[in-house]
Amino acid sequence: MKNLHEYLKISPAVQKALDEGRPVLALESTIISHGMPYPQNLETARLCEAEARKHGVEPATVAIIHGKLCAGLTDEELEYLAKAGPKVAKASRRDLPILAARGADGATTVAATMIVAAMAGIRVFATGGIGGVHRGAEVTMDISADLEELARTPVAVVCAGAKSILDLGLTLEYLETKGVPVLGYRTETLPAFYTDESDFKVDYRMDSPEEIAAAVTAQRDMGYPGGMLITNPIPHQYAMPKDVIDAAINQALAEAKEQGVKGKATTPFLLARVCELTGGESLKSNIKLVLNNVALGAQIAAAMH
Ligand code: PSU
Ligand code: MN
Repeated sequence: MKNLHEYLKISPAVQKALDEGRPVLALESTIISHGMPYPQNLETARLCEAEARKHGVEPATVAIIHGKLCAGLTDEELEYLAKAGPKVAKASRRDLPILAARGADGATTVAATMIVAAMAGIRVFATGGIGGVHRGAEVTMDISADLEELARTPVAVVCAGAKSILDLGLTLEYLETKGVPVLGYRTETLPAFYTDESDFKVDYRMDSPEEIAAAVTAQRDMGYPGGMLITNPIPHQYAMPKDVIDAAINQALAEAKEQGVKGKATTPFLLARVCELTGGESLKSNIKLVLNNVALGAQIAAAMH
């Protein structure tokens, strides 16, 4: 039998940080390959790594390269994923063993990134948005594996809330059932990704990275399975006007339905259409909110040390 370390590849820089007890922040790669177009995806991936380092935190971008579950990528690997885009497999929990056995490549979703982060001993992860319960899920049963992962894997995920391509109310209900704490950074209101508010409340408001780190540490020390969702509103000056983004999302959802878009293609389809329909404005907001999440994630990771 092979042991875990024959599948897991931790980069020298990440391994060194872990060995020295310095903070590490996980980053995902589906956002690079499927979440943003080239070249903005590559620029953003590099800026995210630089932002983490600015806070004294080692970034560990996660992906599957030649069948290895990688925590920490080289710049060549980032560039490869950014240029390949949707040609690379979008890899969630179910895909990891197949890609590993085949020696194939994959860009990891929030769920798969959490799995690899946990294997590597990384507790904090920053991204843009998570998957959730899709609108119409009462018929389609389209509920992202990200939610199930938050229920079972001990990694804290910093995101900008859930976008209204999802059913925000049902997403919160699902997280409540699964026992996942939903925190709001300096807000009582669940942020909605492109906008800094929604009609929904978070479970707990927290006003400092230290307060969040204390909650993540308590969850870790208790040792029972499960992660935490930290929602961080997009800075107001970068938020989209609600009517503009709502119109684009509604049109993208109608087109997805018309064209019979299903399964793992749904989220990338909606993100790309919303970007086109807003003339690239949604992409600018997306980049700003991701960097804002990396900054908070890095401060939380640093405060845990
Ligand atoms: N939301 C975004 N950008 C993204 C994603 C979600 O704003 O790139 C990606 C993340 O990798 C997330 C995945 O884990 O989509 C969810 O896909 P699905 O809905 O198929 O579970
Ligand atoms: Mn889905």
